Amino acid sequence: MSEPIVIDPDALIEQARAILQANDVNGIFIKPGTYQYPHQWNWDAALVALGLSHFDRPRAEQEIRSLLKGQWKDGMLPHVVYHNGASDYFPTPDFWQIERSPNAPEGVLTSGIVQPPLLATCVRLMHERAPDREASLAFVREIYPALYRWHRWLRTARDPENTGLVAIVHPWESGTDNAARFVEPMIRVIPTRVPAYQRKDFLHVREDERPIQAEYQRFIYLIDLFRQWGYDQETIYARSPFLVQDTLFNALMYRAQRDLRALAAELGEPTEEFDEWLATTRYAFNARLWSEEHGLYFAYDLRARRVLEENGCATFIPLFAGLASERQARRLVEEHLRNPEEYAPDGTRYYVPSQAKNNLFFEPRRYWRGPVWIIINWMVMEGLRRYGYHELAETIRQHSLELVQKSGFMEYYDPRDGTGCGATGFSWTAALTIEMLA
Ligand code: 2M8
Repeated sequence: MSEPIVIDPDALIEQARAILQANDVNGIFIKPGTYQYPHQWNWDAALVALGLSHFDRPRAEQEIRSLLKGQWKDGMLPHVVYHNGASDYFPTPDFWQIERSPNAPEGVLTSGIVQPPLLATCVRLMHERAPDREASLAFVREIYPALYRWHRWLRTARDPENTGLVAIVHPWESGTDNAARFVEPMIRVIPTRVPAYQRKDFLHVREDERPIQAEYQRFIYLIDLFRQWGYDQETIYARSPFLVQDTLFNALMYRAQRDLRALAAELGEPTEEFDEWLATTRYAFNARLWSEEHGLYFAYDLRARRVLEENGCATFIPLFAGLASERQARRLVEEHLRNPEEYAPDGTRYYVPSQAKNNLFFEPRRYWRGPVWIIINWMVMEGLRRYGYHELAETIRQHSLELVQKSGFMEYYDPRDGTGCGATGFSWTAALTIEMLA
């Protein structure tokens, strides 16, 4: 038996704050990692703001204002904002070529795809615990129109058929880039005529902890198509070879719409439109993505018109969103999360592997194919609390803090022994450590 790891909450909070401070680029944005990700990422920024809000509200609000500077004229909130121009991170702004779109923002460089809409959820969490409610409400009022436009863009550009579920057009949009549920749809993407490029993601991270080349090739191929189409969303929806209604993205969209509705109500803004969308989406999500046979939520491939039956951590995010019934929650928890062949410690030591351990594609150190990610642990933990599984939620919180205490603020961790993988000095790991301890 190895020694139990003793958590020192005060020391961890201090170290987490130091990581966020060290990653702060001129008070404008906080980069996700010390070396690997030198720009501002969409859902990273939301979590960073949440963590910062515990000790520096003005800086947290600044983080959000900076992210919103990247918003496109049609409301799209891009996945990366390059406030500081190019760096050794690829793709660089001149690869995205967003000037090909009439909707690109002026005076700021960004990517041309999106990421899961976590921002409204973080804003609501920050607002609800604000010591000065009035000042906080003023901030919410200031950014509400931008949040509303962002969500409206998702509801329209990414669900032109009004199914209630929004589509992603690139695995990067899921935030869980090489998750097993994208293997099948990515096989259907045939990368003909890939432009010349050089991968830079091994400069600071081991190659065997990053996506394989066959996937990376397709990541780049898809971006090249979108830029050729001038980022025209109608064309992208009609022609992108990758078009998926993702479990995690749609669960977070549902939660974010609920959170934005709550903010709208407080501001005295209309809420009927939200109610209608939420009812349609709740039904569509469960009708299309829940498998009664497996007791799991899956993703849906709109191109092949097929359910993607891969068991990965995205299946638990509907708990965070409140989309599951009590019975569905019980099946997810009892048949899967507590199952040692899938997620529970046994052979591995730590919750929650990002891929079920008995999934064909499980690799304990490769990116979204198996390692533990603190963002997922936090969402699963919050989801379990919502459904009354307090003990298991506490176990996952303990495991998360142990990983950080033992191996530092890493991007992800090997579920077998808790050693760190990926990027170092990772901001959302720090932000969520503060969130879990504060
Ligand atoms: C990872 O994604 C980027 C591409 O967006 C990359 O690998 O270069 C993902 O883990 C994503 O969810 C995250 O937001 C980003 C920055 O932390 O890194």
